Amino acid sequence: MGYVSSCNAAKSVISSGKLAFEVLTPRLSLIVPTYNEAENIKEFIVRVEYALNGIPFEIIIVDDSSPDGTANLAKKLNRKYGNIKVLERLGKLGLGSAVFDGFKMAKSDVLAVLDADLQHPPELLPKMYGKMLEGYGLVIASRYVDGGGVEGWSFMRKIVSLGATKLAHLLIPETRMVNDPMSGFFMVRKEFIREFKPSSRGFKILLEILVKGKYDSVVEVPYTFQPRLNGESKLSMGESLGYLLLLAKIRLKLLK
Ligand SMILES: Nc1nc2c(ncn2[C@@H]2O[C@H](COP(=O)(O)OP(=O)(O)O)[C@@H](O)[C@H]2O)c(=O)[nH]1
Ligand SMILES: [Mg+2]
Repeated sequence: MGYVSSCNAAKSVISSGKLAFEVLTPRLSLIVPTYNEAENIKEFIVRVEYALNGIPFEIIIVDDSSPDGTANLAKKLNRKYGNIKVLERLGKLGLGSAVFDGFKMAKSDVLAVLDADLQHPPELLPKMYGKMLEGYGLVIASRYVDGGGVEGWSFMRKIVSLGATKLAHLLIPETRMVNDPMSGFFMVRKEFIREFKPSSRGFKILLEILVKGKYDSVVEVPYTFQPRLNGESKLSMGESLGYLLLLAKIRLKLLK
């Protein structure tokens, strides 16, 4: 089923009877958590809008009161594009809950999660969306399948990431059917996470979806994790330790 035929266009007609503008019901909602991404947000949005040209989609920026004014910039860009919503939360409440608050606002059946710093190339979105239209319930952009990789990482960072992935495989059987259960770049059908409550403020939303989500099929699409466009990672030591805690909680079945 092509997306055009599946797309249920909602048309707004002004009283003169002329078709003044057309608002397409989004088929795809992009959830983008941001904290101090003012230097990246414009290029991010320009590249997303270009990559998804022709597909009805919305961008939901979930910003945690970034002091650098990320939210205002996103709102300004919405004047040009018209499909950007900005959810402003009071205080830095964490990436995991930002993603889930974004899910709640989403109007589409297909949800995508990606970062605003362009480490997840938006040009992959049409291919991922194509897989959703083929019928997959969960599509993961993967660094660890043939054709995927990471760019600009030190040997140490590679070891830590691979070690964390192996640890997940070892401790949590549900993660074993995917090569990159720690990916932060994925699409999921909304119905599969409807009853889902995130357990923590943690960074690893996909991991929890793999364990608790009721998805029926999964596929990985290779991509190369890019260096951050500008600024620095917000992944703190505390959040890395939070990951280990999350693994332990899942393993000990302390999560519902
Ligand atoms: N809303 C929100 N976004 C966050 C928070 N921490 C990080 N982010 C955003 O989440 C994405 C991933 O964070 P990043 O620092 O790039 O992590 P890394 O890619 O693992 O180094 C980026 O778009 C960040 O701006 C947070 O506490 N709240
Ligand atoms: Mg990043």
